[in-house]
Amino acid sequence: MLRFLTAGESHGPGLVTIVEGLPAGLPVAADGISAELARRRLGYGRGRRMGLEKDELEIMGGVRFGKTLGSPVAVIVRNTEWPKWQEEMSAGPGTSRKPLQTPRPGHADLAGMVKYDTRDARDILERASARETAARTVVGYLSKQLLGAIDVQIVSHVVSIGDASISDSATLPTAADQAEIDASPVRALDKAGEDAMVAAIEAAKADRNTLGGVFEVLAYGLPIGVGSHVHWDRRLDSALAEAMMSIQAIKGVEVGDAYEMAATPGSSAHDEIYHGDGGFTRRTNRAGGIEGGMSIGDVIRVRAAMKPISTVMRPLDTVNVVSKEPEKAFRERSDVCAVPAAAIVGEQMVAFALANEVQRKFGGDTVAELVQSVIAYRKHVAEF
Ligand code: EPS
Repeated sequence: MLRFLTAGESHGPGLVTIVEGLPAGLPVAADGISAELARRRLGYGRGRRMGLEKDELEIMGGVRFGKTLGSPVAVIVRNTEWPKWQEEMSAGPGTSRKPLQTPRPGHADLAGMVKYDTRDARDILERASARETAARTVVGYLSKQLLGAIDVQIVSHVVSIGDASISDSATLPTAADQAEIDASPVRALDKAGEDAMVAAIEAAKADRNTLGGVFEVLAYGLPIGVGSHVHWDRRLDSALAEAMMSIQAIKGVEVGDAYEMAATPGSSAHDEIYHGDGGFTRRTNRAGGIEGGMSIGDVIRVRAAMKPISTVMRPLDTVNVVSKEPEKAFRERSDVCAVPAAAIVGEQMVAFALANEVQRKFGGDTVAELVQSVIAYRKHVAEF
């Protein structure tokens, strides 16, 4: 089983990630992690911090001579913004000069303040912040390395921002389109959709507003039979939904064409089965590559809906937690839209969920064992 923990506050000295359960022999390069971190900083609509933040990282354990050892992998990503925050975020004794007492609707502020008994929302927002996803990039990189060893590839793209979206007939991206998608300011492959999304972000910015949207993560090359129908917590779609919902600001997850299928009669909602030289095939993929909680050998397709960022420059109504008087929510420097970055985080989390299930099915203490096991299984599938 793969597990990971992250620690660290948005404006603290850094973020720490520990990943456990990886086989020995997985290639790891600090440059590779940095490249993933850089991808996550991109995207039209990010705030000024993304231009300033450098994501300096250090591998603290679990890797020797460029390969995992089988021991926990530990990585620190330093916040280069820390010097500006070291007084307000000091671990030493002291108090805040500017406690934040007007919780933002939509953020973790109010529930967190009540639950953890604090009158300063900073105690909550620092950890609730999506800055934490920089730490998850480390997990995503390692998970992708594991999946890459068995030729499983992950790609993501943005489907919509606000009410602007890619065309319904836009082709499904493959891993070969990754560079082109990353070069798009909103990580869309469809040019007309891209222009509309950029315009939507510009309009929101001028309006001192924020926007959410929908992104899709695709996984190619996953063999049939990953996940299981036998228990609720072994279903692949359940693991993917949990992985996606764990990302800050995600409020909905869709596997395949779930909502469209819900409105379609059974006779035309499913992916009919055929057999040819290459084995069993489907002509459609409405199910998003998963039936009965198991992969069916087709592309895995999962979408996530992100709400607009709740730090709005036109502050919303709230109440001061000390005076109980009506006030406007506090403002912080923030992003107008982070959907393109969230799509990268979606890749990382889908990669983690799939790598975990792959390890559970094929196991092994070394990458070589894992690969051998997958080769034997693929032979079984071809002969079935
Ligand atoms: C965030 C607010 C902004 C974002 C931050 C997430 O940070 P700041 O308030 O420091 O400008 O830039 O995202 C990141 C730092 C990151 O690495 O993604 C928030 O409130 O969630």
